Amino acid sequence: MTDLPPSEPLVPVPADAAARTHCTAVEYEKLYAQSVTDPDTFWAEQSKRVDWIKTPTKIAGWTFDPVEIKWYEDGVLNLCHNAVDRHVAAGHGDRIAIIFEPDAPNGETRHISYAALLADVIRFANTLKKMGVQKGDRVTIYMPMIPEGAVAMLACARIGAVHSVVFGGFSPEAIHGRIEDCGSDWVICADEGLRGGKTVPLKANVDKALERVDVKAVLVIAHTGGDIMMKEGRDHWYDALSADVGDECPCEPMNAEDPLFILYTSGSTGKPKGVLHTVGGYSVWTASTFYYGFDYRPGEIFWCTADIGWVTGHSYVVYGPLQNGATTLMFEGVPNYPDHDRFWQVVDKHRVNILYTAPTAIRALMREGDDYVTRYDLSSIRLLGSVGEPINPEAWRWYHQIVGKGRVPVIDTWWQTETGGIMITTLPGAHPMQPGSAGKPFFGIRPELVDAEGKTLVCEQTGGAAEGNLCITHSWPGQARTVYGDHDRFIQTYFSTYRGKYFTGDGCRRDTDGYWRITGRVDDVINVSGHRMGTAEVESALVLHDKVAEAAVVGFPHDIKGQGIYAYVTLNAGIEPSDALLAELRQQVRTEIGPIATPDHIHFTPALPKTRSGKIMRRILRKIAENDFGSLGDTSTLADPTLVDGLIAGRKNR
Ligand code: 6R9
Repeated sequence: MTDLPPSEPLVPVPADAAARTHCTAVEYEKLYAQSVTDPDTFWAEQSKRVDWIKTPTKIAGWTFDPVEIKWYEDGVLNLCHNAVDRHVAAGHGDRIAIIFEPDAPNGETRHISYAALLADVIRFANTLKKMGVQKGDRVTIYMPMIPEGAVAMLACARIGAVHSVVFGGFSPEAIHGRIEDCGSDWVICADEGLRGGKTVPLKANVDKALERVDVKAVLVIAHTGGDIMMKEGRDHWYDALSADVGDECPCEPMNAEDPLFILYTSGSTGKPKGVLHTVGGYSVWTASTFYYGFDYRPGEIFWCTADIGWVTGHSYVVYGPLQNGATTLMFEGVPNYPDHDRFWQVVDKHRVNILYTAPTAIRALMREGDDYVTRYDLSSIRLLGSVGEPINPEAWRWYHQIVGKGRVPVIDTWWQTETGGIMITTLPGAHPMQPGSAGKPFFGIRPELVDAEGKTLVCEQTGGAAEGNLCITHSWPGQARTVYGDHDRFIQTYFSTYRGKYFTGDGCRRDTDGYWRITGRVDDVINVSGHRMGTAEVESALVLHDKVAEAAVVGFPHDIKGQGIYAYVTLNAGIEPSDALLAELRQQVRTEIGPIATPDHIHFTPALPKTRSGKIMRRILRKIAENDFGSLGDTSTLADPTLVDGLIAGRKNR
């Protein structure tokens, strides 16, 4: 295909990075070839990155039609052992596992060694046991970005409980839905969180969520000391309950295919899905992607700015770094509090070597000017990473030039909640970088682009350039195994659009140099500041309001957030639009989902454009929201073509 826009010029590999890399271009070719032609040998070798109680003899064991995914199925291991215990046993107990940087710059920084982390995790695990939590139980974790959040996750992994972390920015309604969906009897939360100088009422949100669903117990960590309600018999302070627990707690032997965690993520239809990951494959995947993806060396300080409520926090704040014996930095705050230099201050203060953040943060900080960056000593940085959404070349260059001073690699990493860890990236030191492109497939990953009918346009094995819908044709150890409690939905969502292939929901281009560039979602999912949002979820929240008849939500390009949320709303007969109603609707979405889902624009319209069969024509709504009125396409199938002029006029007015 020759009609694709030209790729960005390649940026050469910095000499330092090339000199130290674990994986040169030549090694990459060799290992990648082995990983796809002889995956059993390759993944048996990689599985040695973790300790096994019983070494697996079966490696790959999957089919995509019917959909059944297993890796290392006769292996037995424990992820907490691999993330914590074994480093202490190997004599690295004094090494710092977690650096905690609080929300406020004058707050108390903490350095937690692997030995101290082990003691904390054992105490936590024994407290969970004391409460009655057993192997296989689902435990909901609703925490701020404090070390206790990671400790709670590790404690669950240690005793074989399945954690379901709910992002601290989600609303009581969202917590309620997630507790109910996975039948979780246990909740772990903090009294309050702190973000950007504001308190987040975590326990109060849990109380509200629990008005409509019962749990056996709530374990509360004292963080801010704020005034909260404790319900007799149900709520327990962690400090009190853990005071007399023992200091031994063996790691539960887990089968490789036992569930490890559930993480809810948005899709194009219905409620968020509980994506389920299992112990063995996820452990190996996060251990190896962290090692190669960040070219990690012991002693380096790694900072992933994601919240543990997202998959990036699971895989690259907690499990990937800790399995590699790394020092992982947990930051409670936000990039622009108290000022726009907070990230750079933290990098300087803790001598961060690897920074892994999201394009939305990069764009927001870029806008504030270079002075905020250049006043700090950022010489400790040796690698910069990006994740969560496509990074525009302009932001890439700023990150590379102003933050990295042009001397360190910038890697873009494409992956998803469902993939467990990094899937496509430019291995640092191995390959030249292409601003805006994720890069090349990680070991074992076989990407393919298909057209709308499912015809293969290009795949890694055949080479060549094309643009299409991104599928992965072969399983990898970190792949999600199912949607909790609904395997049919798993099959429907990911394997039925293109039968026998995992469909990612993303559009993508591959160029003749073999660089894969994600172009964005091709389904009804929008990506707001790197957070996935189903348009259907926002619509359901809006129509719950008794004055709303109908709602249609689409994404539109947003300078900072990547995409913003644009909601078209029709009101019930006799109701007039007003500012007060606008405020109520915004609040409605915040209550149902959380502040991150608040629409940027609410556009009242007397009707939505529909086909004669009654289908909302989202294509037209999307174009209008994008201010792209020239290419609305065929509007003749609309039941009422005159409606479009009114919608355009409404868009121009805002
Ligand atoms: C890890 C994570 C997944 C969706 C994914 C895609 C987008 C993530 C990206 C990227 C372009 C990147 N996405 N990383 N798009 N370049 N480097 O973000 O998981 O929250 O499940 O989101 O995010 O659209 O499909 P998750």
